[in-house]
Amino acid sequence: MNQGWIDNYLTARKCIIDNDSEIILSEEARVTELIIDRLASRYREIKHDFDNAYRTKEYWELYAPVQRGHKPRGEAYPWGEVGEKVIEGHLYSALNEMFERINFPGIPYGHDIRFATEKSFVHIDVKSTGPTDNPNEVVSSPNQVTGNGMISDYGMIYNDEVDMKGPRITRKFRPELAPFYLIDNKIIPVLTFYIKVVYNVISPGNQPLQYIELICVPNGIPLFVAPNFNYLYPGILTPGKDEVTIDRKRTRIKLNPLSHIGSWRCQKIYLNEYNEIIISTRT
Ligand SMILES: [Ca+2]
Repeated sequence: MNQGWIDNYLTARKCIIDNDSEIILSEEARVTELIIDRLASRYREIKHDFDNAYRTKEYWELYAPVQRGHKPRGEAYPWGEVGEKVIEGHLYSALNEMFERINFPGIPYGHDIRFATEKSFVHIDVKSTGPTDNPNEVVSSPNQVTGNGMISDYGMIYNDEVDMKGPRITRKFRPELAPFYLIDNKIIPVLTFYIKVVYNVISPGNQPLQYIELICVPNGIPLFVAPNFNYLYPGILTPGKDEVTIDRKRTRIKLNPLSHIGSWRCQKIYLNEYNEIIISTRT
């Protein structure tokens, strides 16, 4: 294996850790601000497009998707695609307004939306959240979380297992996304976001958008190494819904503990009673 690449990678990783991950944390804050500004300025259009599903109900209702999963009661239509397609469309079409340079690097796994800016590789997943879902957590697969980015003797990046601590049990979780890339000897951090699209159910199909929340989950190096937020702010990662026997277990990321690291990490956008666009935090 190319020892030069392993040494360069280890030097870059040490440089990040020695500076308490400042290079990554500042990029997370910068990208969050750019995305939140753009989502807020487009919020009326986003809500209009989202709520359009009800206005066109006669056209799709006969062949609508049916509820699956946890205790379906037939009182609402699955709204995952409505949230995903509306938010994805608005985000992709606004990328050139937010960043100087945009690429779409091919990798075989990660979040729904992926793009590279001049400084970072960004992953964003949209989570539609109805009245029977928990608005205070997101369930994440291993390939949606970055880890501590170790490198093997053969020059392969891997992540160590981390603890998911619940009130009664602790389970292991292994993130699968690399925390950064080294390209032309430049550190390109991998940033992961969720957008929770929270809707009401008035009647089946009449499921208007209530708010969206942009969530910035810390990169694996600040989260698990330096400053090690996972240790400093307990309760962020808790066991998911998977059985003990499942191999690649998911984790629940709890949003209230997460927002204690920095209130900007969870920001909601909604229309208030005067029809004004409001941005608010959890703390
Ligand atoms: Ca999704």
